[in-house]
Amino acid sequence: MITFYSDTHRLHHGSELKDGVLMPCFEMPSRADTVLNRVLQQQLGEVLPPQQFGVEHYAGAHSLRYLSFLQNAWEEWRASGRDHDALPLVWPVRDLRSDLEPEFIDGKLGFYAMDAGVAITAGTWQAVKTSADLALSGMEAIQRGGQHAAFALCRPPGHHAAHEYMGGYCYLNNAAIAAQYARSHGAKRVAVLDVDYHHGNGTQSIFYQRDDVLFLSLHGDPKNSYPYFSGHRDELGAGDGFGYNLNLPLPHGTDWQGYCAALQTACQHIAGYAPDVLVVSLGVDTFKDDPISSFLLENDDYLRIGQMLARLGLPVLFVLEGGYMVDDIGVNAVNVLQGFEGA
Ligand code: OKP
Ligand code: ZN
Repeated sequence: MITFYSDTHRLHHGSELKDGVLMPCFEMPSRADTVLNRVLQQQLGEVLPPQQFGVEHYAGAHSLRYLSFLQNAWEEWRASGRDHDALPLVWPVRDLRSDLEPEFIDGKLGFYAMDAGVAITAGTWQAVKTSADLALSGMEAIQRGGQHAAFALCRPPGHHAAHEYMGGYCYLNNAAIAAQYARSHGAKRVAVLDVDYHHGNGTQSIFYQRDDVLFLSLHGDPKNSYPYFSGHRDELGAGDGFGYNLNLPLPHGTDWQGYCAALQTACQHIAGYAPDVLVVSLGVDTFKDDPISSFLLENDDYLRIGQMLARLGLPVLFVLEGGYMVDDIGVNAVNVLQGFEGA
């Protein structure tokens, strides 16, 4: 399988608040290094740099004013006299005004964020742009290059980012951007299957009203897992999109037995939808030793995930999302890809 990768991810290494103290984010550069090393060690296939895409290619998933916010936020923050990571700390919840974009950067940060897990640093825009370009390059290789499958080794991840907000280490929704690119380049129907531990609220939100992109997600039940405010079973889509959104929340402690049954259900829905291409939001924070999640999958279970996906017989773009047990994310992510390839 072909892999798209760039070193540019290194430009983004933010901090988050942990137990009241600013600490390096769990979402750190060594994650991508571990995955790339495993790709090379297992000789998965060619590793290619991304093509560069224009900002208009991200506009299928995000608003133009959000994209310019992301591009300019660091400079505006610097201009206000600060040079540590920019973090949002105020949000327009419920009856506060969310129809007016504030002018000052501190207001904009909250206006365009769902939480404080999204530091803006000097290299953030470059890194998130390149991450999206990796997903676009992967989809391009499938649609025009005739590849049956591709792996976009994305960092930062994307699935919490919605039309106009960032959150949970995510800025641009790489999977959604690739799905929309597929729609604009000949695919009639696209399915996005999100197997990250956390609900892909951003991807769900972007396609919630649409029947041309089916979204399915297996995740920790939002009753007790981040992102808390999205991912319940009764979120089925709206308008034309009603019936084209499937959430399969699972309890803490879910192991392969419970996971496999839910994945089977998701695969049946995908088969019934008969998409032209499948995008897999590939998070491996479902691993038993993941420091921020609570499922119990083991290394070999990821081979089985890949095997089950292969049985769909569809072209697949794998887009890396989360996974924070750095020692194991290379093995686990590449196990999915090798299981898919029948290795
Ligand atoms: C991202 B992905 C607030 C940050 C909360 C939530 C975890 C995000 C997971 N300080 N962190 O889905 O793996
Ligand atoms: Zn996650």
